[in-house]
Amino acid sequence: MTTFIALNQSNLPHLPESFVRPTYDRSKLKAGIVHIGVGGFHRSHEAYYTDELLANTQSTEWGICGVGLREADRKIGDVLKQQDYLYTLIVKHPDGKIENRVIGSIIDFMLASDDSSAVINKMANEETKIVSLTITEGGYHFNPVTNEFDFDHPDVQHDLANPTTPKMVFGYLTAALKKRRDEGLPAFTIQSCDNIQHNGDMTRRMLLAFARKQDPDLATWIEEEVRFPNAMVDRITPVTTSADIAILKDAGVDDAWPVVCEPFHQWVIEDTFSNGRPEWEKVGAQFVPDVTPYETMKIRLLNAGHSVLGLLGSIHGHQTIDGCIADPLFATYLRRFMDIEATPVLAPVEGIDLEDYKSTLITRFGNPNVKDNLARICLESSAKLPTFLIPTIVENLKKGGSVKYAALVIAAWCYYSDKGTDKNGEALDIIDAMKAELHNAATGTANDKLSFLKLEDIFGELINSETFTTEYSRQLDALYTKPDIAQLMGALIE
Ligand code: CS2
Repeated sequence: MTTFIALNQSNLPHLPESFVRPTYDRSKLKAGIVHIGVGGFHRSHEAYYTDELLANTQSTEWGICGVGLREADRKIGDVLKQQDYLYTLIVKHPDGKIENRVIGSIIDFMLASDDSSAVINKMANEETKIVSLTITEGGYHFNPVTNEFDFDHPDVQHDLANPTTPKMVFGYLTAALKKRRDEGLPAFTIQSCDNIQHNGDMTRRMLLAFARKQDPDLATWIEEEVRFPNAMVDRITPVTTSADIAILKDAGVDDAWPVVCEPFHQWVIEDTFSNGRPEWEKVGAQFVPDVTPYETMKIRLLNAGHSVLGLLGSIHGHQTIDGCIADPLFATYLRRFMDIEATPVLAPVEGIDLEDYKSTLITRFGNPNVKDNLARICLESSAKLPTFLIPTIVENLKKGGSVKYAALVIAAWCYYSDKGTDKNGEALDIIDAMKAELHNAATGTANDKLSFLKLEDIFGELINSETFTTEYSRQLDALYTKPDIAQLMGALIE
C-alpha cells in the first residue's frame, strides 16, 4: 500500500526532494496582511508573491491571515488549519513539467461567522498594515443601473443596523477602521485583488458610500487616511479537481486542497499605500503611477478572449480553453477578434509589445496541462461581458470599426442562455446571478429578434446601433436556423 506524507509544518522536511518549500521561519511571521476571500486565485497570486518575497528577504512583517466571510469558506478554513495553513501550488508548464511548491505565507485563518469581533480585532490590530480582498464582482455591492452602492441588499441593511456584528465586507472594514481611529492607530491600506477595472477606486467609492450612511465622521477619516491602490492582477487558475489531488498523492503527498496554475503571473500596482507595504517589486510585481492601460489591455484581450472562446466553445461542445486553442478554427477566430476588433481600440501600453502580448496569450490559453473548464469561464458572464467585451464593441461602433466577431459572440450568448445546451443538445452548466433574466430575454427572441439586447444593464445602448443590430440579427438568424457555430465562425474568418 502506498503511504502518503500529510502536508503540515512538521512534515516539511520529509516531503519529496523536488518539492519547493518555505525556507523562512514561519513561526516568526506577523500577519501584516489580512486577506478576505481565500480562493484559488488568492493562493496562486498574492500568497505566492508574498511567499517568494518572504523566501528572498527573510522579512517577518508580511504573513497573511485569511478571512472567510461566507459559510462556504468553512471548508477551506478547516483544510488549511489541518495543514498548518500550508498548501501546494501545482505550477503546470506547457511542456508537461510540473513544479510543486508549498506556500507558507498564510499563517492563520478566521471564519467571520464564528466570531465577528475576533475578525474586527484582527484587522484593527496594530500589526495589520494591509487588508486585501478577492471577493468577486458581486462582493462590491455595486449597482450597474444606478452606478451607485446597492443599499437594498439584506446584508447591507443588516450591517447598517448592527455595526459591531457585520456580515459583509464593508461592515467589517468600517468596524475595524473605526476601532483604529478611536485607538489612534494609523489606517490600513485596502488593496483589492479582484479583476475589476480600477478595483481600488471601486472599493473606495463603495466603502465611502456605506460608511457615510453609517457614520459620516468616520467616512471623512477614511477618505483622508485610507489608500486604495488600483491593480491589474493576472494568473490563470482553474478550479482544483480530484485529479490534481491525485497527482500529489502519486508524488507521495496528501494535500486536501492544492491550487493549480500556469507559470505566467503578473501584478501591476499603483504605489499608494497608507501604512507601508511589502517589497513585492523584488519578486516581479511592477509598481506604476497609473495602472489604467495595463488593466484595459488585460481585460479586453485576455478576459474577453476567454469569453469569446468560452461562449462559442460551449455551444460547439468544447470543454476547456486549451481544447479550443487546439482547434485551429477557434485559435484563428480568437486571434482575428484580438487583431481586428480589440487591438485597434486599445491605447498603447508603455513597455509592452501588443503583438507579443497576444501571441503569449494564445500560448498561455493553449497550455495543454492547464485544463481550464469553459464552465468557469462562462460563470457570471453577465458581470463580465459589460467590462470585458461591450466597450470594445461600443468603441468600434464610434469609429466605424469591425464588430462582427463580437456580434457572433453575443448571438452565441443569447443561444446559450435560451437553450442551455450545446449544439448536440448536451446540457450546459450555467451559473449566473442573472440566469433567469438572461433566459427570459433570450427566449423572447422567438417573437422579437432584439429581445436579448434589451437587457440594458448589460448591453447599454447597443440596441440603438443599426450597424450592430443588423450584424447581430444576421448571426442570430443563422444560429437559430442551424446551430452550427463552427460554420458561422468559419464564414467570418474566410
Ligand atoms: C477569466 C479569469 O473569469 C474569467 O472569465 O478570464 O478568471 C482569468 O482566468 C484571470 O483573470 C486570469 O488572470
